[in-house]
Amino acid sequence: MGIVNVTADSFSDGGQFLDSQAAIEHGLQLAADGAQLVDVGGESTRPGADPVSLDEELERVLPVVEALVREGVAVSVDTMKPQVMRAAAKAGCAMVNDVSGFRAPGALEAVAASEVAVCAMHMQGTPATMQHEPRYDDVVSEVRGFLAGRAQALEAAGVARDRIVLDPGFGFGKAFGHNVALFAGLSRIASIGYPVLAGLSRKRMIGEITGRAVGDRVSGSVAAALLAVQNGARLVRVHDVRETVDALAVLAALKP
Ligand code: HH2
Repeated sequence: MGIVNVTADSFSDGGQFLDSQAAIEHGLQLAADGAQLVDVGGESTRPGADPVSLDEELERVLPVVEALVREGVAVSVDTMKPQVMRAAAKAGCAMVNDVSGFRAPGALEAVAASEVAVCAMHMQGTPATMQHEPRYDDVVSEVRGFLAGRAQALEAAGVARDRIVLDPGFGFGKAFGHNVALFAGLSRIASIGYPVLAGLSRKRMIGEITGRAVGDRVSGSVAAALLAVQNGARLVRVHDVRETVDALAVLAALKP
C-alpha cells in the first residue's frame, strides 16, 4: 500500500501533495512502482495535528480518488468520517482505512452499505492526545482484544469476513517499547484470523532506532517492512514503494 497524503501537515510529506494534480501524479507513480493499493488521506493523524472539516476533507480526497479510479488504480481512503467513507465508496474506492477502527457513529453502517474492503486500526486516545504517556498492562493482548472486537462489530454490521483487514497502529498512542512489543507480537495479531497491515514507514520509532531525520528513514523503513512481513503482516503501508517492492521481491525469492 503506497501513501498519498493530500494534507498540509503530514509528518513526512505534508504540503507536497495538497494540490490535487500533484497528488494524482504521485498516486499514479506509486501504482507504476508496484503498489497494489494507493491510500489517499486528507487529514493528518500525526500527534497534535489539527482536525480537518468534512467539506475540506471531501474537497481534498474526492478528486484524487476519482482520477486514480479512472486510471484503474485500486484506491484506499484513509478517513475517520462516515460521510467521506460513503462518498469514497460511491467514487469506486476499493478499501476504507480508518485509524479509529470504525468507532465514529455511523462508520460501521457506512462501510456495510458498500462492497469495499476495510482496514480497522487500533489507536489509544485521539491524534491530539495519543502520545501523552500511553499506558497498557499488556499491549499485545489489549490491542489484540480491541481488534478482535472491531472485526466482530464489522461482521455484525454486515461486512463480510473476507473484506476485513486489521492493523495494530504503530505509533498511535504507543511509546517505543509498546511498538517493539507489538512488532514482536504481529503473529499473535494475525492469529485473530484476518490479514494484518503494518504501517511503520518513516515513523518516529524508525528515527529512534536509526537516529535519522524523517526524510532520511528509507532504509530503516524498508528493513521494518521486510521484518513485518516475516512476522506475519500481509500488507505494508509505505511511502517508498519502489524500494519496498524490490526488497519484498528479494525476500520472496531468497527466503529459505
Ligand atoms: N499511519 C498513518 C496514517 N494512516 N493507517 C493505517 N492503517 N496504519 C498506519 O500505520 C497509519 C495509517 C500515519 O502516517 P502518514 O499518513 O504518513 O502521516 P500523517 O498521519 O501525518 O498524514
